[in-house]
Amino acid sequence: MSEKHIERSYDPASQKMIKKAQDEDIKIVWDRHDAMQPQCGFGELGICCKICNMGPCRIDPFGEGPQEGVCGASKDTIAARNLVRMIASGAAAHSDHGRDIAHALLSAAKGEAHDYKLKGTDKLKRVAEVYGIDTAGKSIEKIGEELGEKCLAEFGQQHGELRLTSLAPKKRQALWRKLGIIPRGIDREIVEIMHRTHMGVDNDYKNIINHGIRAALGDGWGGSMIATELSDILFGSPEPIRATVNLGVLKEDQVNIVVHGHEPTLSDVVVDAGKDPELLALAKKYGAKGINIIGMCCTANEILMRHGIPSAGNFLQQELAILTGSVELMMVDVQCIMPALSSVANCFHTKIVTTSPKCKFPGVEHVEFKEEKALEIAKEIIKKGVENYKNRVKKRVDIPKEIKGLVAGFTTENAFHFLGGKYRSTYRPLNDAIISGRLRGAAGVVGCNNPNIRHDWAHVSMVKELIKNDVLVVQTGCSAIACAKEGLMTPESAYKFAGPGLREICEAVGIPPVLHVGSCVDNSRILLILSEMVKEGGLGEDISDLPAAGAAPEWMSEKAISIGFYVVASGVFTVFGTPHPVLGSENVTKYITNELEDIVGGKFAFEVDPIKAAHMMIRHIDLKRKALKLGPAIHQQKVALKT
Ligand code: BF8
Repeated sequence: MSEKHIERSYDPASQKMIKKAQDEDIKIVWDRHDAMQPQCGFGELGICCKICNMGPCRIDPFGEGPQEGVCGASKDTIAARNLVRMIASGAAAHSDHGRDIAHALLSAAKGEAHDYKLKGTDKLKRVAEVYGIDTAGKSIEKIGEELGEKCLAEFGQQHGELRLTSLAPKKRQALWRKLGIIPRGIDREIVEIMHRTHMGVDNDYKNIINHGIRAALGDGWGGSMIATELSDILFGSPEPIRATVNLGVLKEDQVNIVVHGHEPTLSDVVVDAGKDPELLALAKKYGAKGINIIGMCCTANEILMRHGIPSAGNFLQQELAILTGSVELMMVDVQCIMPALSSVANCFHTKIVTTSPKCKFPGVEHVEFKEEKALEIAKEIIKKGVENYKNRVKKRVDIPKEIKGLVAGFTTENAFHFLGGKYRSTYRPLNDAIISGRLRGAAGVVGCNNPNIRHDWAHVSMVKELIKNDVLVVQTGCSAIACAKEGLMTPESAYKFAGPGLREICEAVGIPPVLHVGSCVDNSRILLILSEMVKEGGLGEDISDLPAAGAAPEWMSEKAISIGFYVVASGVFTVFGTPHPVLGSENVTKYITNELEDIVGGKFAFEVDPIKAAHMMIRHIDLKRKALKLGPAIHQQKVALKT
């Protein structure tokens, strides 16, 4: 019997559904990935150019054929242009999300979007202050309106600096200024990538990449940070909350509605709509015991951390949820939604409903979401799901039993309050734990799934290796869901998986060794956590001084490239699993994996083996400890450091 389902995923629930797809001959992502082999080597190496109509051109990687495009572009120019166009797309996706949240905040503050209230009033005042808004004597709505306008203006801003960059350590800001890479406006830097990479403009690979960094910083410290901060204002700042994860959250006797995508404007209101008495009565009429709202991918993270709504899984599980035969309706907004969903749904009774004018599928029902009528539209969509319950084919329902508990909802503001006693509201205890060596350091492990790596395996293996070595881990996105499914996000898991120093801390304060800090735009929370650590003192003057590292072991999307660049440009050594598509240019590869460190204090490494990658991160952390004149971690275990 083929063991493909086991090779394809580390997660037993997913394995079962992959097996079901095989048995029923339903083609899913791994089959399409197999069918695509061998994938285009020129594309993988980044040396294919289709920017103008004299091409497409490709550089011979063996040096025997053409070494420049028809226009004369070198492999360095071609690889750099392709790479920064990925940054442009990723930064655009995150930032457009931020823009939509800013727009929703503005509409709510003006009383046009009645179904939203400004729930995070403390944060509203704090962020307003950063934007220089005088809050004295003003109503919450008035402050919200002014903040919404100021944030929206930053997208089209033509000069100056994005305000949220002022939250970075002073030394970092000065470095960015010196290098001329502080983003002026969010859209402006993205547009400039498209201009510079147009045929016949910038062909100095370093100059191209340096501008890519500027646009990426406009994502991390601009668009994404706006998305996070304004979501906290609109929907409330998360607090630690217990919830459940994996396909076992689907219910056999209830109407299952899956919310998939990214923007909480839709998912947050769906949570309320799912409690509507009329809809619940309708569900009962059709023989269901209730309405089960669950999340998928990053929108799952948004409602998980604010409402404890269960998550059905991460990116590679979107088709698998439908394969359970138990999903009445999957509503999607934007990003990471596979076009294949409609064909997989056609094999079952599942209805797909698109909601964003930016994301439609041919032949799929579209119910346009508008903030002004949010609750009404959410109810209309849920009703479609409830009415579809009667079409469920009971004998095709097959829900894996796997389900795990987790604690989600950590933020920059609350994450380390738990660390201690009289210093409850400061980062002092975290810094002290690192200085004393109880903690070796900290790591952010984030990003997607990708069928080119066994599903979840790299995330789980890397994170286990890090916490075993007393490295505290913070996570977002699909990586967070992977580790939650492995049970790494409960306080109890520290006993089983954490090294002695980290375990002591988890025991003392009751936190998990792996902290879930949200969705992918919430990587901005990690930037602020790092900045707070610097400001707290004792660990250097800049983010690049911290014993910290980052990783995206199963990355897939262009957003991951943008994230990687803003994290590296903030001073963090970051390991990607599979390489960026640049290896066809030795110069570009050397620039981003080596030379950048001397310029911005951070650089990339590519390592597909998650244990080796974890060791690279630990070695980096140890080097930073040494540079800070800190002793080795108290319980330091010997790590075979392979590169
Ligand atoms: O933004 S981790 S697969 S769902 S891109 Fe997508 Fe990657 Fe998941 Fe969230 Ni982020």
